[in-house]
This record gives sequence, C-alpha cells and structure tokens, in this order.
Amino acid sequence: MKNIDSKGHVTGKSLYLDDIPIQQGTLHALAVDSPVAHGRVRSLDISEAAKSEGVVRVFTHEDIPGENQIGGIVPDEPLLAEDEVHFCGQPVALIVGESEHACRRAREKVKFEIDEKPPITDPREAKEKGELIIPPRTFQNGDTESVWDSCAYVFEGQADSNGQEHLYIETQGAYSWPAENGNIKIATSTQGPTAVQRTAAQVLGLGMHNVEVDVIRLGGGFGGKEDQATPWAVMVALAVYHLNKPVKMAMHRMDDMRMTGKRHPYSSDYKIGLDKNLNIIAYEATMHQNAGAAADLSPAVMERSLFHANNSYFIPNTKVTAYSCRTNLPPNTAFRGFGGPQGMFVIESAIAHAAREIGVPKHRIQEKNLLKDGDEFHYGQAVEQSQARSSWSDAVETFDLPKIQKEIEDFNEAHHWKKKGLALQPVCFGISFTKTQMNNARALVHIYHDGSVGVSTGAVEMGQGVNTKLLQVAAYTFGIAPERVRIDTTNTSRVANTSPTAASAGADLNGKALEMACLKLRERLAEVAADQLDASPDSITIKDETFYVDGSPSELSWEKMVHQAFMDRVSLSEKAHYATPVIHFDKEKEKGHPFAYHVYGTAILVVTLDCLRGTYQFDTVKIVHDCGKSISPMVDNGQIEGGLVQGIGWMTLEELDYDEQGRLRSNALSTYKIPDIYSVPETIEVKHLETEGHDLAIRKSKAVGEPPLMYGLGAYFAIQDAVLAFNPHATLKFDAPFTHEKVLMALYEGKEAGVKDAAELS
Ligand code: MTE
Ligand code: LUZ
Ligand code: MOS
Repeated sequence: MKNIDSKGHVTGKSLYLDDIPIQQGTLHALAVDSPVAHGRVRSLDISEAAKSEGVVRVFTHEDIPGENQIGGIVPDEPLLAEDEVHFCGQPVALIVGESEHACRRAREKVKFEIDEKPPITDPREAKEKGELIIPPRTFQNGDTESVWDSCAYVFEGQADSNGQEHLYIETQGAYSWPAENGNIKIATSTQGPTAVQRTAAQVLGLGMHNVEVDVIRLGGGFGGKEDQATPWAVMVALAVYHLNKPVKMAMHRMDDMRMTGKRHPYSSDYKIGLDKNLNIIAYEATMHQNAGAAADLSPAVMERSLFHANNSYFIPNTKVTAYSCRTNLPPNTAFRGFGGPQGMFVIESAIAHAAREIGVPKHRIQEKNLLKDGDEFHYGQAVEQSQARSSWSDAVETFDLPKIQKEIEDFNEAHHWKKKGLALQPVCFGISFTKTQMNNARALVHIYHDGSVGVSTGAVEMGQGVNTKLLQVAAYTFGIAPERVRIDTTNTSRVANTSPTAASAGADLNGKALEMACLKLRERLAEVAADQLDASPDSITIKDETFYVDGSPSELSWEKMVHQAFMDRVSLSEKAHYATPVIHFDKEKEKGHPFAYHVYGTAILVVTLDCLRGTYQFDTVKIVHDCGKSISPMVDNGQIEGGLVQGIGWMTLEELDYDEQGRLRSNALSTYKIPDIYSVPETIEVKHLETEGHDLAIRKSKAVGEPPLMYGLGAYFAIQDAVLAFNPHATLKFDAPFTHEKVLMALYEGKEAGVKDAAELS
C-alpha cells in the first residue's frame, strides 16, 4: 500500500499549519530574542516597539498569568527571560501586531541593556566549572579495572561529534484562537500535543481542560518538535489569553535556526581493550553532552547515549559515564536517534582506532564482536532474537562484499588522485521510551452507520507514514477496504494524556491501542451477526467486507451489518488503552529491561574521494535491515533511505558553527550545508531481513523511524578508509563531521610524497 499522503503531498493539497484558513481579525506574533549568550538584563525597553505602526501589544514575562516555566523534565526554563539571559536567541518578549512585517519592524526598536557575562560554549569547560544539568550517570557490566592488564591491546583516545540542525521543511509555528468561556484552541506543528496543552495551561494558569490542541500533520519534526514546538504555541496562546483575538506565528527560517536547539554535540574520551583474537574485552567511555542553557530533554538523551554505548557489540566489561553539561547555547533537544548515534560514534571510533593500530580492517573487529542470543546488554536486558550477526552475514553475502573489496582494491591501484573507501556499519537500536511510564497510548474508533470508519489516536503524522500504518491496522483488523477508513487529526479532546510521537514507537504504541479498540468492535459486530445468522459468535469472521460463518461467506456485508447494529442500538464506538508489557528499569542499579525489542541491521558503504580537492561522493550504500514483518514496505524503505541520508549529512557535511560568543554563524541554508540530490549516494539498495518480527511490534512490523539514521555513522569511517589509502601517514581523528576541508587536511598531513606528486602533476 502506498503512503496515503503521497497524492496530497505531490499535488500540494496536504494541509499544514500555514494552510489553515485565517479568521477575520487574526493578529501575528514574533518573538524578540536575546542578542547575547549570557548576561544580566539591566533593562528591556519595549516602549518604541509598542508604538511602532501596526503593533497591538508587546508582552514580557510580567504578562504571564500562571507560571513562567516550560521545563518538562527539569523546571529550569522560563518561557520569556526575566533578569538573566542564558543563550543567544532566548525569547525575552513577544510582539503582536497586524502583520508579521509590522512585528519585524518593531523588533528592531526593542532596546536591551545587558551586562554581559562570559559565555560557556564547551561542555568540558562547563563540567570543570560544575555546570551540570543533572548528576552524571554510569552504566556498567563486568569489571573493566580488573581486565586491562590481561588485554593484548589497549587504546585510548577522544571522539567528538557535532550537533545537527533539524531543518524540518515546515518551521515552528502555531495558530491559536479564543473559544467560549475563556477556553483556548491551539493548532500547531508539534510531535507532542499534550506537552503543548499542559504547558499552555501551566503558563496561563488554566486547567488542561481549558486548552484544546489540534495537529493536522507536520512538515517534518525529526525530534525538533518533540519538546521545542511548545514555547511558540504557548506564546501565541498567551497573546490570545490577553487580546481575545486569533493570533498566529509561523517562524522565519533564520529565527527558527537561531532560537531553537539541535542535536547535542558530544565530546568523549574512550579506552578500549582487546585480546589477541580481536575480542573486545573492555570498554570505557566518558561522554560530555553539550546540553545548552536548559535541560529540555537532555537527561533522557544522555540516558539513551549510555544505553547505546556498545552499539551492536557484546563487551563483557563496560563502564560508560555521561555528563550533561550546561552551556550558553540554545537548549539542545531530541533528534532522530536521541543520543544513541552520539554514543555509538564513540565505540565505532574506538574500534577504528584499534583496527588502525593493530593493522586489521575495522570490519574484522566489528564482525568478531557482534551480539548474539544469550548475551546480555550492559544494562542487564537479555539479548533475544539478535539480528546483529544474521543481518551482517546477509549483507556480506547478498551484496558480495569480497567483490566490492576487490573492486575497491583494483580501483585504488589504478588511480592515484582518486581513492575509494569502505565501511560496514551495524546498528542495534532499542525500541521504547527509556522512561518506562511514557510507553502508553490510546485510540478512539467510530464506525459511522454507513460503514465508514473514523480513527483518532495520539500519533502525529510528520512524514514518517504513521497514518498509513494506522489506517492499515484498522482496515486489516476489520477486514474492510482501506478507503473506508479515515485517520482524523491528532487532538487532545479526542485522545488525552499522550506521549509525544517519538522514540520510533508511534506506530507500535498507537497501533496496538487502535488494534485493541477495533477488536472490541469486531467482537461486538460478530455478536450481532451471530444473532442474524443464527450462529455462535465464535464462528463469525470478517473478510473482504463479508461476514463468514465457519469459514463460509454469508450474504451479510460489512455495510449491512453495521447498519443492523445501529438499528439494534449497539454502540459503534470504542476506545482502548495500550501500555507496553514486560519493560522496566531500575535507575538505582542502572539495570533492567527497558526496551520492548531491538531493531538491527547492517550497511555497506562505499565512497570515492577526490584526493586533490578533498571532496567525496558516496557510490553506494547497501543495507540489510530488520523490519520484522513489514506492513508497509514502501513506507519503511522511505524511512530507511531518508534516515541514512540524514545520518550521512550529520557525519559529513552539516557543520554547526557557534562562535565563541555563542552566536550561531551557520544560521541559514547558505552557510549550513545539508545533503542535496548531488551529495546523496548514487545508489541505495535496501533489503529487508527475513525475520519473524516481534509480538510487541504492531502486527510484527518493527519500528523503523530512527534506527536507519545510524547507518550514516559508516560514512565517517568509509571516508577515513579512503584517506588512508591515499595517505597512510594520516593520523586518525574522530571529529565529525568529516567536512571536505578536514578531509583535505588529513590527505596531506605529513605526506611529503603526496605534495611532491602534486608538483609533478602540475
Ligand atoms: N520521517 C519523516 N519523514 N519526518 C520526520 O519528522 N521523524 C523521525 C522518524 N522519521 C521523522 C521521520 C523521528 S525522530 C522519529 S522518533 C520517528 O519518525 C517518529 O515516528 P514513528 O514513531 O511513527 O516512527
Ligand atoms: N524521547 C523520549 C525519545 O522522551 N524518550 C526516549 O527514550 C526517546 N527515544 C528516542 C526519541 N525520543
Ligand atoms: Mo524522534 S528524536 O524520537 O522525535
């Protein structure tokens, strides 16, 4: 089945926030943000701005009727700054006017007097100064201390990965209007409607029942709207509260890039020990997470870095510690993989380091240490149905790794100024919110008496195809045509107290709840049919819109039966609640069974390097991925390809650049380079690993949203491989992204011969 949104998307008919018809009298809002990264606000003069043409009002923290607090995990973030500012781009006031243009003109008239303080932008410096968001945490198994001496090889080093701008095509925004009796409605582009509702209520001093949040779909979220869609929605709601008029905000790209947080940069130290057979015996890492100026989701992101510190490898002695460091950057936040990729980059770097020193290909060490059933993750969960080895060997066989290697070897022998490089990248990603309590969802299903079906869940469609999957679940469970089913908007009045659509668990959690609600309705209809057909309810099934008795079709159609049930005054609506069974985690011991299951896969990446220019092009990426029993192969392939490319971008081109004053220099698409059609791999091949799937996955179709991003890690190491083919003297640094500039430096580092060759060439 095709993604149900494909037609709407390509014809431009799909509705986004900015497509909602504007009500008469709608005002526009614009945030005023701090020009400095750290300081004491001596004065904030909004008088000129307030008098500016077309401006209705300028709000500050003094206008907040409830709590000036939006922190979800740690209450450490005001909606609008009070006496202090902690990052460039921090909202301090809100201008509301007749047009966005009028607000922009007024924004230039806001005067700040700020006593600047020295900003911290480096997480290690923050840690030195005791600026931590939460106390550090350590996950361990075995006993690293006692085994270092018995290792044949021990290596230590540093691995840094930079942040990443989400660059959802639709920027942050919200449209809010007054309802009766002081109630407020908010339409917004968020992954977490309940977070918006709760925070708006808290800031406005209202009950959650006074605030209704509705989400049609997102033009991309990628984690950037899990927590950080909230402030903008709450700001417009604040304006509605005071002005009793509709108010809209749709952020300018540069405002969005400057004011919102991104993927967390990490700076880590590692130590890895191997025996002479290349078994990894011990691994230690200390990670410094650059959290930015407030907690946001950083503690949860940090936790996932610890969970994924060993990626797909079994390591009997592990000790990994992470620090969440408070700096003067915009609060960093969820981004596809949620700390997992950052943790995995460190172990992959450590393995690359070891391979180089020992003189073996990196993939020899990787392969040797892949997880197998019966192993235990360092956080105590048993490894079950591990596809680490099967996806690896399937990729090696299906894509003929020896042939790929031979081609690379031949190419590198024949070419001096071009070199190819190879990397294999296994991925193991845990599915479930690491906070057990968040793993729940609800669904509401109406069968209308003409036989059509309306479905509401807590899932938010952001391009990942969750609505397609939900529609399939309803259609399959009822045994009816997909055309009969409509997935409604995500709305807090229809489905309450939801977790954000995140952690790749949107389809699983909401799909399971939906399946339960549909099953209840199916049972009820079977009873009515049994009555009609003089049969027992157990003998009734529905297939192809027909009721079957003991496997034989009756003359009762879906439509007829639904109408009959309606005439019999039988309820045709049902809701259900799903909470993932089995999972638990003990934060005291840092042990438990946090994930419903794991997703595995292996990618083979080949890159060609231009050794004169330092530029590169990925020839192919070939992937064997574990989708379980996919219900939407096309949707899943879209996720795999998109995730891969987003991961390659993070590892190669995308260079987030804050200056020492904490100002974002890469603040537009002209200075922040994301993968385009010219830089994506020339071919991407995806094969689904044939597996049974998992009972905790919806219809055994495993979650797919985030895991493929981590195949992109292989891009870094494929480039390294090519660099070494040209310049065996290059020192290996682990400092992502591996931009063309860095590649060029590495190519000629200590390479007398190379420089001489270049002279000869000219
Ligand atoms: N795919 C598209 N097209 N757009 C997105 O914003 N977000 C990703 C992933 N795939 C995203 C996407 C992230 S960060 C997550 S957590 C999952 O989708 C969320 O959706 P799911 O739980 O339904 O997989
Ligand atoms: N969000 C969250 C997430 O709150 N908890 C998680 O474990 C998670 N994992 C991935 C993405 N978002
Ligand atoms: Mo995704 S980072 O869980 O929104």
